[in-house]
Amino acid sequence: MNERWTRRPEGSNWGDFGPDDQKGRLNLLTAEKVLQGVAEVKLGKTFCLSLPLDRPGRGLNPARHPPRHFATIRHQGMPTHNFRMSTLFPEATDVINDDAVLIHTQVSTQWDSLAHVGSMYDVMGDGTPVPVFYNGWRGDLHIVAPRENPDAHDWLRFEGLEAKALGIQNMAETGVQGRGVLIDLHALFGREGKLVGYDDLMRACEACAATVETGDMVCLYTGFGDVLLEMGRDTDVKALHASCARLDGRDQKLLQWITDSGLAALIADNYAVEAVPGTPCEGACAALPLHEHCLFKLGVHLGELWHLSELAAWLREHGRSRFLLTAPPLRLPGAVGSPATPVATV
Ligand code: UVW
Repeated sequence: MNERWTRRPEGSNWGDFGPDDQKGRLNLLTAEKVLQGVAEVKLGKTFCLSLPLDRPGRGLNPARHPPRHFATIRHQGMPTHNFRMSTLFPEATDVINDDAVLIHTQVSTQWDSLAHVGSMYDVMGDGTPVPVFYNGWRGDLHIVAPRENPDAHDWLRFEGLEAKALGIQNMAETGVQGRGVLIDLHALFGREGKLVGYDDLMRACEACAATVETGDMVCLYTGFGDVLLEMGRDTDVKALHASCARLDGRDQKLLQWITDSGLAALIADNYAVEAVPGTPCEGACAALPLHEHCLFKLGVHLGELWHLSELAAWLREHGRSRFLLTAPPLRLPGAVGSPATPVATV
């Protein structure tokens, strides 16, 4: 018996990749899947699938802020900014810059680790719901709480949050390389603020001739990133959130398709892949039902706010939907999310 859980959530795959698995569906990124991705490379043309990481500016999620840059402190309190090495070694001709960045890991193009969203769930079957994450890893035990330093600057008050299990390094260690498949929702729905369920998604797959096989990483192009970039730095948050397609996480048929398709990761150019919060439901339920299904039940990592526009346009023009995708997050132990600079190669 697994010591972390005696009952697994309905529709979950806990234990299927091993009792202590922390990689989830990324286990499906086998050597064969990498070769399938490589087989899609015909021209050697690459696409950067990251937004500039200082976009969107403030406000899309009020808890997340654009990165802040600092110069490191080199010598006698001097910033490492055009630092003359001759300060230390009189004959030296070198000039050095060196920086540090304070970054909210999920402010821009990012991966959600499996430690990002869990659920209050009665995992031991004793009638007590506890905070629990994919494969039964516990919120209290394995996702370690930060300590509070009330004197610190706002951003720095809660230091020490650490995902001892399910941290983003587990994802990085797989290399996150394989075959990507792009489903062009924008081609069908334009910039209409649309909730997309299973039937709509299937229509979009058909329209762009996209088929998804086990182990593929699926990218949804909605146009959200274009609206965001066009807005410049004065993001109209309300208008942005109201634009373009997003998945309907309450559509059980859609969730079942995610299960049955065997997709290894689910990615979108929009804010949260799904509509946030999900449409109202009866009784106790997740506000982020697709996050619950993917991150908590199936171990499917979610990519958000990716820059898919140029890739989508190219694929459309060339009648293709598949490509080689290489998209590791930072190998940052204990982080629950990470910026990414994914690369598509066609
Ligand atoms: C939220 O907090 C809404 O999470 P995500 O960035 O994964 O959408």
